[in-house]
Amino acid sequence: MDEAIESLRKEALAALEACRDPAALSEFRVAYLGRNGAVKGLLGRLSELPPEERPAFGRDANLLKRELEEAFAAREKEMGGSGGGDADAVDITIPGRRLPRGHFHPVSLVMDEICGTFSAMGFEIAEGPDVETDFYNFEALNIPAHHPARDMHDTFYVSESILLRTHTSPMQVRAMEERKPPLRMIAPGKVYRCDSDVTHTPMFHQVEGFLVDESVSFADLKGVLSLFITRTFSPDTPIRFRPSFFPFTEPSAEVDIGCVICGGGGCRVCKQTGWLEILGAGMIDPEVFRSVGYDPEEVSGFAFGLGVERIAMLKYGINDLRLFYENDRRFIEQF
Ligand code: 2U9
Repeated sequence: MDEAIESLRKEALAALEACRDPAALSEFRVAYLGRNGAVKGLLGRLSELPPEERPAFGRDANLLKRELEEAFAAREKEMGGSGGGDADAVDITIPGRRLPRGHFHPVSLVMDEICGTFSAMGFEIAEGPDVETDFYNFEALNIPAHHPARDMHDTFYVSESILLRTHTSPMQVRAMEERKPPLRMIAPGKVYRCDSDVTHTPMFHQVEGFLVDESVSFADLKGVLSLFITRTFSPDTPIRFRPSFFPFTEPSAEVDIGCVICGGGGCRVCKQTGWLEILGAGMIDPEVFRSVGYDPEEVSGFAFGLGVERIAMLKYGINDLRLFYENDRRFIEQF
């Protein structure tokens, strides 16, 4: 046997014998049997030898490798532990792997913040099923059979009378059916519409809410929504209420804020108007009260609805709706 091989053999066996704990065993494995260990180094020297000596040297070096591996396994067994060579054993000296930190999705963050703001104003939070009946999604909300909002192009139907909710208001209809005023409640959750392009997704998140009591006025609506807006954006956010139409509210309004991108001067995002629409709202239609058994002569109330993705885009300056649904960690980690 080559002298170098024999000398390494003696050195390695002595070193193995001197190992007293798993850490020392682990060091041995790295020093002698590892990828950059002494045995590998020996084999690396093959090319430096004259061609006629190479076969014997290679054979002896491989025999040494096998002998040391067997001696290592035996020593490891003797010590009842592991130097890292046994896949079943645990080397408690190796530092643990760091787990990547999770991040809340921006939609969850904004949803939680919106719920917190309305909770602070005394609103209850109600959650309900994504699959609804025609009655709770449409009929009770003054959207009769012929209304365009019921069109097959807007609604995912499961059967003739079962559908994926197109807004979260069905939950609030149930609450009104079951309970008497005063009531103030928000309904956060997923909603579904058969619509998909750069600015629309078939599923998005809404928060809708309502307040019903005696003598509730449009001034109450303005007060509550103004407080919500100044808490969500900044205390000096310009706000305007524009007349609009919804089947479930009369009168109805859309609520705009001064453009958060250009500060009101006009830009691409606000289409040069200086304003951004963020909410729909209005006084609950007497027909909605009748369908849940309330007397519209005795009670009044306001309701509102908003799209959470839209608020998140404006709050965080996100310019592409698709980013919300790709779950790219580089995006999520920024919030
Ligand atoms: C009940 C009665 C009425 C909820 C309302 C809106 C106006 C509205 C849209 C905003 C953007 C939905 O996400 S969006 O597309 N919503 O404009 N929603 S009033 O009205 C209700 C709710 C519950 C019992």
